[in-house]
Amino acid sequence: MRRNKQLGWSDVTPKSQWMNRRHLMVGTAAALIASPGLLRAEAAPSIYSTDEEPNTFEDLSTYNNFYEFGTGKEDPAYYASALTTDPWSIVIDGLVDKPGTYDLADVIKDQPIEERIYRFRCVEAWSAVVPWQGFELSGLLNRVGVQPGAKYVYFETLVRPEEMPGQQSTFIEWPYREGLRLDEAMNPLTILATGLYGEDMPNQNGAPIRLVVPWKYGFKSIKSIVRISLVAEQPQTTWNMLQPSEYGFYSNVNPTVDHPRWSQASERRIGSGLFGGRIDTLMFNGYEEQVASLYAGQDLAKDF
Ligand SMILES: Nc1nc2c(c(=O)[nH]1)N[C@H]1C(S)=C(S)[C@@H](COP(=O)(O)O)O[C@H]1N2
Ligand SMILES: [Mo]
Repeated sequence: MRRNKQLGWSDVTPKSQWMNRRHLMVGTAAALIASPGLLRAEAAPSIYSTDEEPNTFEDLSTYNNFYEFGTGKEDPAYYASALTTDPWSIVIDGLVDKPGTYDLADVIKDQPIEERIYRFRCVEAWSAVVPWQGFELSGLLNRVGVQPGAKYVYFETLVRPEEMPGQQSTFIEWPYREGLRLDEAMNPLTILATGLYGEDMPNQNGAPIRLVVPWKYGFKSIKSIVRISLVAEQPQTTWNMLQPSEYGFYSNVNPTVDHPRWSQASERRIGSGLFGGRIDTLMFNGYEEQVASLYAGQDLAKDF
């Protein structure tokens, strides 16, 4: 069910990006200039957006990892429509001033939702460019009041096997869980996303609300969140629990530290077709300037 239309693609896309996008050049330039969308467009482009060409909505909503719906890339698009996302509440607990069970509307209340066009890099060496709508996680954490002892943020996804057929398999110990160090969680690049391409988040992409941490491998960006806990110790996370030698807690995109079974030096952009070729993977997925200082003094081959 669609709650409401999110901040639209055309609402926040700067003119230069519009003019560069071949797939939007369907009308004449004059028609674009005359459209009200373009006038609003000049109001609020995000300084955090890449100017790379986003993948299509079709690419982004039909090639997914969401193991609660199966392990195949097409399983989420096929099965996730059965997921009930309204009503939705999130438990926020642990070392916070205002713990509680918050209705989704209350979680997003007063948070400035904006469009962020982010690079996205899966640990399986494919990548995408995604126009998310979302707000900074720090805004929510500040609102609930992080207590001094909190050092990490822990997240859980919904467990509802009746609607999530992949949860009948037990190779993952449900719930899917993830975590960030508090400074990572507070970084302005870290968002809770509620939409894609100006529409409410498709279920297969993590409706109604999911994390997006663009400098880390995709599995850190946990979907369909029902719990956020502020904790003192580094939390257990799904992929680290499954195979700690392959998936570290940090999981920062790093082309110089290979996965034990494959290289991380390059990636395939989804939707680029058979002849798209591979592109070089960038340190911290291209967000080095914004996040490298978080890891000053850490050995990233050890803290992978
Ligand atoms: N709950 C949950 N979150 C998840 C996953 C999952 O299986 N379950 N897969 C992760 C992985 S491996 C990736 S690459 C991204 C994929 O996000 P996308 O489908 O929006 O591209 O979601 C991440 N979040
Ligand atoms: Mo992934």
